[in-house]
Amino acid sequence: MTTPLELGAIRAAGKPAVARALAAIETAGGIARHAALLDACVAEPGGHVLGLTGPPGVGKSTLTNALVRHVRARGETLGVIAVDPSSRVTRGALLGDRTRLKTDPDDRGIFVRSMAARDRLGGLSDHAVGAVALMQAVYDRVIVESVGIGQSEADVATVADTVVLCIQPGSGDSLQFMKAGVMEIPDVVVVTKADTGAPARRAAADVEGALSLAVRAADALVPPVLTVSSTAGTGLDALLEAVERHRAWTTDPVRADRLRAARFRHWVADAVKVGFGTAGLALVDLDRALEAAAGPFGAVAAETAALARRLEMGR
Ligand SMILES: Nc1nc2c(ncn2[C@@H]2O[C@H](COP(=O)(O)OP(=O)(O)O)[C@@H](O)[C@H]2O)c(=O)[nH]1
Ligand SMILES: [Mg+2]
Repeated sequence: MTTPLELGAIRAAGKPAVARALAAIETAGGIARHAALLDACVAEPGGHVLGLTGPPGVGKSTLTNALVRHVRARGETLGVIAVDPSSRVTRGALLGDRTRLKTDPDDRGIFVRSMAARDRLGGLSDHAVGAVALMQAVYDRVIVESVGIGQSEADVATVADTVVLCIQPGSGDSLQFMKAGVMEIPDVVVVTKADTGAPARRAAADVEGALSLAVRAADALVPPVLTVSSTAGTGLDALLEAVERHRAWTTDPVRADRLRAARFRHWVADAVKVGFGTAGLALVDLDRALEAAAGPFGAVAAETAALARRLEMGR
């Protein structure tokens, strides 16, 4: 049976077709081969992509579980992607071991995928970026769980509409994040494990302090700081409300177009840089590349093929 790599067919066939399409994207060269599908996926604004990030053990998977139940109870469909950027070293040990997502296999409205980002989640050459593009075209919401401190926060921001940074009570994380420049990235900050009481409240106050020092664009929203307990189920409604408020801000028509254009440009630039370095990037006219192609994935495929030919000829 041939894989239906046409968006309408994938939407109609649901889970098995999504799984086949993701497998096709994940093969070597799969992103370039399926650029037309992926460009069709991002041609229209799709489902909302929530990026959940923070250090291992902070409670991202448990929170994802709680959010999945909440969102499904409201009748919205959901795709979940757990990306482990360090899995080359840990062989994926961080994923799933502790908190496997418990979902109903018969529920057509939820799709869960674990992925290893080989080096980092960044650039359209990365399978995770393609997977997010596909899932947001099929489901009402996508949650991307990404482990790590530093680069992974910045990476998840390139695919997520709203980035939620998770902070562990009593960890001194906020200070570390501030030093790493991470405090400029989140749209919402969540202190997890609110059921621990005083340490969670203290961490929230620390984060407020750190955020007041972060540098932000003039029109940027100051991220709200919330406390949640995924195990006790407290703070989840407030979190989803904060996410909705941020979503409303990003989907303001003028802002939405600007954000999308910037994201596409960043994707193309990043993919070219990953493949050909800054010297390669200097040879590419990003605006022209995006204009000439059906979308960012096609632009990457065309530009990387052109650069490869140039390198061949230069030999
Ligand atoms: N007390 C408490 N523990 C939690 C909560 N959420 C997660 N945990 C625990 O924190 C540990 C790490 O959680 P996990 O979701 O795997 O963290 P991740 O590595 O960020 O995905 C597990 O032992 C969880 O049971 C919470 O709301 N309250
Ligand atoms: Mg986890």
